[in-house]
Amino acid sequence: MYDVLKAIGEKFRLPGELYSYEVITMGNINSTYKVTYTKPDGSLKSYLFQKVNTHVFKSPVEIMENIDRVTSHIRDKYPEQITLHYHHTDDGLNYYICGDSAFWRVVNYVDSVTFNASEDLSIIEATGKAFGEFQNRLSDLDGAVLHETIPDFHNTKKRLDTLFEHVSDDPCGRAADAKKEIEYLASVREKAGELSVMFANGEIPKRVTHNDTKCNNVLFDRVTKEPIVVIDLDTIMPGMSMYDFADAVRFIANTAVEDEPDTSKVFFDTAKFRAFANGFIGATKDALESVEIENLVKATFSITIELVSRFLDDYITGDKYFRCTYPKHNLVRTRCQLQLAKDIERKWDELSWIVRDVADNV
Ligand code: GN1
Ligand code: MG
Repeated sequence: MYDVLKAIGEKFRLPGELYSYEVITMGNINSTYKVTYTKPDGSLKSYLFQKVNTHVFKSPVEIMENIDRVTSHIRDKYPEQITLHYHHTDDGLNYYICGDSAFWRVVNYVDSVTFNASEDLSIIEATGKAFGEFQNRLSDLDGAVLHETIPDFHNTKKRLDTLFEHVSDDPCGRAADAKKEIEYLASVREKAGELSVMFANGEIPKRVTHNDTKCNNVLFDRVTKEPIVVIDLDTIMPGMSMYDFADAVRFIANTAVEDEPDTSKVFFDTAKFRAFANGFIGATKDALESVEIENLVKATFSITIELVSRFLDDYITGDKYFRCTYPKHNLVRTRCQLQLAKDIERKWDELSWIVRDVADNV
C-alpha cells in the first residue's frame, strides 16, 4: 500500500516525504487512509486519501463536481470557516484515475474528534445544529446545478419495490432466511413509501441535502467540543430536508450500534431524539415549511425502513454493496434496523409530541 499511496501523493503534488499511513475503518463504502508527510521544513502534515467505491458511486467525476460546487459555495459565503479542500493534480482535476481504474482523491485532514455514539445530549444537540446549519448554508445554492449522483437514493418506495422484486427472484436462495422480516416490510410498505411519493409529486420542498447524516460525519473540536465541519459530501443532492433529520436520529438515537446482533439491546432513545431535534429544528425552523416539521416522525420511521430494505436487498442479492466483515452481516444489520423501526413505530405519538414541543419552544 505504501507504494500506491506514495504514487498517488506525487500525482497530487503533495510536498515532502511520505512519513506514515493508517487505514481509517469508518464508513461502509469507500476506502480511506490517513497519510502523513514530513514537509520540507521538517514538520508533519496529514491528508486523507480516499479510494472511491465506483461500484456504488457510478459517476465519481460528477460527485467531485458536486463537491467542488458545494465547498466553494460555503467557502465564498463563510471564508473564515474551515471547509474541506480537495487537492488538484497537474491536470487541474480534484481526482486521479489510477492505471487499474481506481478513483482517488485527496483532502486536507482536519484535526478533530468524531463520535460514533454519544451519551452526552449536548453533543447530540450540537450535531443537530451542525446538520441544520449545513442545510441553511446551501439553501441559496440552486439544486439544479448539482448532479443526481445516485438517482433515487432516498426514494423509499422505489427501494422497497426493488427489494420485493429481488425477493421474488431470490437469486442467491436467501429469501427464506428473512421470512419474518419480509412479512413485516410488506405490512408497512405503503406507509413507509408515502413521503417519497409526496416528494416526487412536488408536495414536499426540494432542497440541497446531505443525505448521509450519521453523527460521525460531523468533525468536532477536540477541546471545545464544538462542531468544526460536516464531512462526507458524496451524496449531496437535491432531497428532503426531513430525511437528513431522520437519518441522523436513526443513527444517533439507537441505543445500540447499527449492526448490533443482539436485538434486545436495540431501542429508540427519545431523550436523544429530543436533543437532536432541539439542535436541528432550532437551526432550520425559519426555513422549514409546516409539512416538513409535521412529518419528521414519519420520515424517521420511513428512512429506517428504507435502510432495512437496502441491507436486506444487499443480502438477498449477494452482498455487493455494503462492506461486510462476516457472513450474514447484512442480515444482522437488517434485523437491528428493523427492531429500531418497530420501536419508533411504538413511540410514534410520544415522538410527535416532542417535535411539536420543540418546534414551539426553540
Ligand atoms: C453508507 O459508508 P457510509 O457510512 O458513508 C451508505 C448510507 C447508509 C450507511 C449505513 C452511499 O454510508 O446511505 O445509511 O452506509 N452510503 C451510501 O451505515 O450508500
Ligand atoms: Mg457516506
